[in-house]
Amino acid sequence: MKDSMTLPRRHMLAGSAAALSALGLAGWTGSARAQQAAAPAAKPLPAYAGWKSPDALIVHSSSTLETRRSAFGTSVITPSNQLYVRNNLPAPDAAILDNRDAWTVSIEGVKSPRSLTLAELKTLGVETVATVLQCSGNGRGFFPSKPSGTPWSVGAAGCVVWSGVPLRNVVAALGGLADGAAYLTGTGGEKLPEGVDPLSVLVERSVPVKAMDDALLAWEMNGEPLSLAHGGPLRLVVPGYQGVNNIKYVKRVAFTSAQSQARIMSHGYRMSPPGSKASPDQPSVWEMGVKSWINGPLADKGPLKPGQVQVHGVAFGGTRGIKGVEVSADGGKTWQAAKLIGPDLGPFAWRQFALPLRLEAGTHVLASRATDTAGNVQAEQREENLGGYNNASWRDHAVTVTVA
Ligand SMILES: Nc1nc2c(c(=O)[nH]1)N[C@H]1C(S)=C(S)[C@@H](COP(=O)(O)O)O[C@H]1N2
Ligand SMILES: [Mo]
Repeated sequence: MKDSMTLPRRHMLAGSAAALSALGLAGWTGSARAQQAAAPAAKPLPAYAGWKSPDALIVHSSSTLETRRSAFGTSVITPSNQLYVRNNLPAPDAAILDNRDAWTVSIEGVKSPRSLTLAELKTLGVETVATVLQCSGNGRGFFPSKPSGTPWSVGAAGCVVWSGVPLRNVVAALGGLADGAAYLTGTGGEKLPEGVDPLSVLVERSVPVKAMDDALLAWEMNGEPLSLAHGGPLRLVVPGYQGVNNIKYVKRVAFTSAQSQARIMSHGYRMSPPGSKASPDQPSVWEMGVKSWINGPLADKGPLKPGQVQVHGVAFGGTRGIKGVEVSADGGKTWQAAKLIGPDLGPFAWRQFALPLRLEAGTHVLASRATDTAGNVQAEQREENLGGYNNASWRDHAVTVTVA
């Protein structure tokens, strides 16, 4: 349910737990987490994502859907109906899509701040960019410390194509940045539950202002008008940054001198050392690190036959793109260079890789290790942290296959 945000009771107003629970947000409190753990699997898709492919997805909860590892296939783009979903608040009413062009976003921290409609944004420029959208908690399920939050494996990620207006065009049209802009702050347009401190639930994130250069206000994903599940009618896309910074139903974009005071920024999504408390002085989950994993062959349908297989998977380097990927069939003792396959959709997209291998009878641990264009090599070990964020460990992401 929640990704990391501990919501201490001292920050909640009287009656707020009941208010959250009435809204289906009880996952933010301890009791519902326990319920979730006790509940069996096989949940139906929530209505707002009812158009998705149930076979491709693991439904953790109505606000957390994960792509199955076996569903990633070998095409570079993740089909929209297989893409993961993660909502920190209930998705807004679908009525916000009734008149997309009338959606307004307020642009602040520029020389001439004002609200713009989506129709107006569409006149300011258009670009298309492929990005990896990944929840910072992807891979949390591999943490032995079992951090609270969804135990995602590899499927809280996908590679999708966005179309929209470059944010820098919008800023230029409004006279440029105001003095003192240090952060790009985006605010989600969800209706907030009543009876709770708005800052405790508001989805508002700040990233360093340099992210503006690549950012997009996007209204299309994978060639279609942006769905409600993925933030329609308008989303702030921050290429190379962890999913939480890509604000859905964006209502406000502000260039600010300080980071947002919302709890999801100040205490949520921080790289808090194990045993510590989340605090604003710890690093936030911003740029993604270099990461890869194998999507096939998998032995989830039983042992493989001896002979040749194509080991394949995906690799990405946050804002830096991928230089190469190595594959090991012996749990990381020896490595061989894999081939990058398929089109290169730019530094923010993932690359597919493949390596033909002969596998004899026995048990094999298949691992992949990526290197980004700056020469950073994917780490062997995860960085332990309270929330289970930023897991890029190649060892954690290895797959064991039996050949018989
Ligand atoms: N407005 C809003 N934006 C949001 C969120 C949210 O709850 N509300 N969740 C964030 C998180 S934690 C992630 S991982 C991504 C998920 O994007 P997706 O649901 O399109 O896959 O959206 C981010 N943007
Ligand atoms: Mo996330």
